[in-house]
Order: sequence, then structure tokens, then C-alpha cells
Amino acid sequence: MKRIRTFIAVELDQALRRQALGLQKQLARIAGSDVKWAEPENLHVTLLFLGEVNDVEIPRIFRIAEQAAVCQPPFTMSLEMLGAFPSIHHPRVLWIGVGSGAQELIALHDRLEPPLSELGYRREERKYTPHITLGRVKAPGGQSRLSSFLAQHSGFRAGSMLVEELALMASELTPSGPLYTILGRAHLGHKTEQ
Ligand code: 2AM
Repeated sequence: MKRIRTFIAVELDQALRRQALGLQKQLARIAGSDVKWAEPENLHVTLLFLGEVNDVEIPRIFRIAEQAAVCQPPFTMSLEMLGAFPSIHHPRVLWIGVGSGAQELIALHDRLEPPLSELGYRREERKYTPHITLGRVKAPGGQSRLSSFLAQHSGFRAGSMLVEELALMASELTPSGPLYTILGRAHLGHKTEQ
């Protein structure tokens, strides 16, 4: 039996990925080496992080993802807002928020959580807030330029995309950063082909 670090996510299409990367590049000019930037292919909206699971559980987890997906018709997701956790004055995680589609993502999260916690995956203490992580500040403190950039660009708006599927992802932690692979995709409002 193998342990696999797993999460369920919505992937970005090429156009939104490009826009998110454009913003990431502007941020990098200000905060460059103080931040571990997410790789372009790693930009996504996490719906639920499971942590390490036994590989034999993957088909069961995938079926739960499919059951949540079929209940939700495809929807439009737009990217809006630039922000930071815990706050723009103490930026640790730099993120882009979701405008339209946030309700649907929360509904999907809320549909995934009960059957997965029945399987033994812990519930998050924090309220689920859909976002795309652009980077993580390595050494907090002394980021006043970054904070003022965040304040100036908090009203960031990118385009939108149609969300039609969820992805069950594996994350392998490597010295150069996480390596994500897609274990399967579950289609919204449809039966799944795999
Ligand atoms: P984040 O980037 O917004 O922190 C893979 O690690 C994905 O799962 C990341 O997108 C991460 O979201 C998310 N995730 C959520 N909770 C996590 C946790 N407790 N540990 C690691 N990743 C988590």
C-alpha cells in the first residue's frame, strides 16, 4: 500500500492562467526572492485538501468527487481581488480571489466534505474560501512595498471561464516544490468518462 498526498481542485483554463501569471510577475518585481512562487502549472482552486491517503482508497474518493460533481451544473467562475492571508499588512500567502462562481465552489466543497470526513479525512477548522495561491512569503516582516502593492491592486479583475470538471490531484513534495499529477477528472452535471 502506498500513501498519496491528495486534494480535489478546479483547474484554470489557459486564459485565466495567463492573467494570474501576469499578476504574479508584477508581484515578483516587488517581492521577488522573499516569496516562493507557485509554478504556472500549479495554479488552481483547491476545493478540499485530503492529505495523505492510502492508494486503495483513491477509487472510493473519486466516486465521492463524481457524486458531488453530478449535482452541480457547469458554472462561470471569474477571478477577482488580490489579497493575502492572514492580511495584506502581514502577507504570508498571496492569493487571487473568486468573484462569480464562489457560491458554486462553496457548495461543491460542502458536498464533498461530509462523505470524505465519514471516510476519516479531517475537517478544516477554517471556513473554506475559494482562492488561487500565487506564492508564499518565506520570511515575513519588512514587506511594506508588497503591502502597498496589494492595497493598490486589491480590486484586480481577470476574465472568467466555464467550470465543467473537478480534478482529483496527487501532490508529491520534492525539493524543488510540489509536483502535481491528475488522478482523474469528474464532470459537472454529467456522468464521468475516465
Ligand atoms: P493553498 O495553496 O491555498 O494553501 C495542495 O497542497 C493544495 O491543497 C494547495 O493548493 C493548498 O492550498 C491546498 N491545501 C489546503 N489545505 C492544505 C493543508 N492543510 N496543507 C497543504 N495544502 C493544503
